[in-house]
Amino acid sequence: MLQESAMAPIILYDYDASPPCTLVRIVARLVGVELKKVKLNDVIQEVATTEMTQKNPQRTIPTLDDNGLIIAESRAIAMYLISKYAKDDSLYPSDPSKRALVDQRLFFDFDIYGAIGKIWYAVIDGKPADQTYVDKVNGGLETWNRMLEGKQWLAGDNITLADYSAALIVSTTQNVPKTEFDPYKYKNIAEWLSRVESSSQNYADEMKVFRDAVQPHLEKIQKRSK
Ligand SMILES: N[C@@H](CCC(=O)N[C@@H](CS)C(=O)NCC(=O)O)C(=O)O
Repeated sequence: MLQESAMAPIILYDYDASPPCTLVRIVARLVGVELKKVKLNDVIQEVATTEMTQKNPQRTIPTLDDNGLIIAESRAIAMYLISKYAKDDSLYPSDPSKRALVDQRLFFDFDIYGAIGKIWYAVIDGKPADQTYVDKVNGGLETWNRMLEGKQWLAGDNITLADYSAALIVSTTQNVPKTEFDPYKYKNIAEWLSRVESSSQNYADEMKVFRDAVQPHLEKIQKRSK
């Protein structure tokens, strides 16, 4: 017990307008972990300080510090929080066959988010969106729509981390400036997004935090790059 009382709070280096940080905040709430959030103001500068670089050489947020265990990469953080703190394994199954399906979906959305990031950074730098990445994101939306054919959830019979992660990425496509991605034109995606959104107030609340923050964030960056 002595050990437990010596535990420090779990720290999340966080930014409201960041999709990967939003995933971590959602999952922490889903598993009932209270986070001490350290909110960054200027992400690019602050991830590159000596102190932050020592913690996370990738220089990205989210970065989690659980009593000296430092984890980067939102999906890895989410897997850790569920594996360590969730009361059951429904969000991230321990059965290898079930887990493999969740993992596959997570690797898929990681890849598509990479393309979204490329478009996002080009546009805020005042450059046009590269058509290759635009095609990749549209192809991703078509793939998710096929994955969901006849299914309620992306991996297995219940909602999992795969759904929360992908729903967040799919929703984010609507916030990419100067592009016109429309996930709602795909029937399976539209129905699934509303299922995910209504599955948990935690998801809906953190998505609202993200949506409220993203527009001011873009305006701030665009003003600065003029
Ligand atoms: N794959 C990473 C992506 C993390 C990422 O790119 N985070 C952005 C904020 S949304 C960041 O830290 N950017 C800092 C930079 O570009 O220097 C994850 O899922 O955690």
